[in-house]
Formats: sequence, C-alpha cells, structure tokens
Amino acid sequence: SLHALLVVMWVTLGTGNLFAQNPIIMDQFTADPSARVFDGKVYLYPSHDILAKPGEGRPGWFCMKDYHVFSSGNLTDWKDDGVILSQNRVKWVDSTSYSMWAPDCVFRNGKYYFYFPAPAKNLAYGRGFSIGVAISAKPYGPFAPQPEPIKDVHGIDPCVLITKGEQAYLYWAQGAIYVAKLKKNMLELATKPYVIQGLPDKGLIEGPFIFERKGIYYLTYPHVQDKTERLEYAMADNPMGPFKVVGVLMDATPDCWTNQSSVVKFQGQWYLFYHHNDLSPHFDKNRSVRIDSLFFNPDGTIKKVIPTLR
Ligand code: FUB
Repeated sequence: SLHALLVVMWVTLGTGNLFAQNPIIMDQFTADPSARVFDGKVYLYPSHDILAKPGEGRPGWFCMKDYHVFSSGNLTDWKDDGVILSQNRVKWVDSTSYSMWAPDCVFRNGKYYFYFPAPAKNLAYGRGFSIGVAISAKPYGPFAPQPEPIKDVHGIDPCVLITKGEQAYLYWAQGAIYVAKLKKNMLELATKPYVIQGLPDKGLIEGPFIFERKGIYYLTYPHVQDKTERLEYAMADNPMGPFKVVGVLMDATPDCWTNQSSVVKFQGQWYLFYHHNDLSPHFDKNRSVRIDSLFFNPDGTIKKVIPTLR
C-alpha cells in the first residue's frame, strides 16, 4: 500500500541507509533484544543463541553460554563489541546449564548494571532460574559479576525501569510477571516481589519489557497463543500497575514460537526490537534480532507493528 511504501521510505531515509534490512546481525544468532541508548548510541544486549554440542547444552533446546553487546550510531551499521559475560565467569551460575537467557542493562550511579537470568548451581538459591547482576564502567564492558544472584528473585528475563523520580524497579517472569522496587545500590530488592495485576491470567511466561512515554508506563510481553507468542502491551500510570491490557504489538508467526521485544526512542523515532528465526528457518531456537519503527496513536496507544522482512 502507499502507506507501507511511505513508511519504508521514511525509515530508509531516517536511518540514512538505502539498504536497511532485517535481521540486523548476520554473523551469529541473537535473541531477546534489550536495546538502550547510552552516550548517543544504541547498545543492543541480546541473548546469544548457539547450537548445542555433545556435552554442551541440551540438543533441540535453547543453548547460550555468553553475552555479546552490539552498538550502532545509525541502527544500520552494528559493531560487535565482543563478549561481555560468560557462564564460566559467574561463580553462582551452573555452567553446565548453557542457559544465559534474556538480559537487560541500565545506567545508574555512574555505572552500567547488566541483569541476566541463569540457573544457579547451589540449590540454596532455589530451583530453576535466578537473576544476577554484573557491573561495568562502560556500556561495552568488561562487566564484573556479583558473587551471588539477587536475593528473593526466582525467574527469568529481567528488565529494569528507572523512573524520572529515580526509583528503580525490577521486572521478571515466573509463570506471571513480577515487579519489585530495587534499592539504590541496584543489587537488592527494596520491596517484596509482587505479581502485576490486570494482565492475562494465562500464557505470560517470559519476556516483560517496560518503558515510559508522557507519564504513561507501557508494559510489553509475549503472550502464548496456542503455541506461538504474540507481543502484546498494557498501559498504566504507575510502574507497579494495575495495568490495563490494550492491544497487540505484533502478531505471532507460526514458525518461531518465541518473540521478545524492547522499545527505545532514538533520534526522535521510536523502535521495536524483537526476534525471529530468519537465519535458521528449520530450528526456532537459533534466532535473529530485527528492528522496526513503532508509532503511537494520538490517544497514546501503539499501532501494531508489521515486521519488515528482508
Ligand atoms: O531465550 C530464551 C528464552 O526464550 C527467553 O528468556 C525468552 O524470553 C524466550 O525468548
């Protein structure tokens, strides 16, 4: 349609590249993208999918042993800034698990705090996943992991919000979406974990992301539909909710059962980062990060994003 064509032209000219394409990282698998703007650049903190090998990870399942960070000044040319953390470097992580899942990174107290989920080797931390923090003076690392995971947090896919009032909140998933306030040190909970109210009762298992625009908090999450995940969002005027489910951000696609997103404003335009299995059409646990522009309606709701294919 003319509208789609205009959007493509706008994005193309806006990013200064006539050959903008998805996926954005072609030389390795990337998933669960958390994009953040630091020092005038976009930093991308994704999961790093690899293929399990004998003795390394579970065949046919997600397999990740480290994290890379990528940076870009124009959303087109991406620099791989290298490995910022690996499972072997974190004392509390079970390094036979190959499950360094969806991370996030925020800037506070003059430092970069990188949050990541992984199974702990010591069951004293609880079964399943815990969430750890690693700290760096630079967005591209090196990140020094804390010796223990965050106390009282069990689950996956951390996301951190820092409000204009300087309160930090940690979000994560564990059969539902949880939130808790963080202390100023960004390493400990300041409140008990709380299940966010107003969201669907079923099918919220992972991938929350929250951002603020004009005093409204937008929570995005994958919602399992039949077997694949559809990106949806809810709105609230308080970071802890209650939230109101508003709509679909991106439809599910039958060939990749996961999807996870982050939303970021860069040089005046909003973008949705998400993933699909473009470079691995027959195995959907090897995924690739994509970007599309995101637009708001005058009433503050978000227009559904139609993926741009290569
Ligand atoms: O990447 C592993 C898991 O798959 C993530 O933690 C989920 O959000 C899903 O994308």
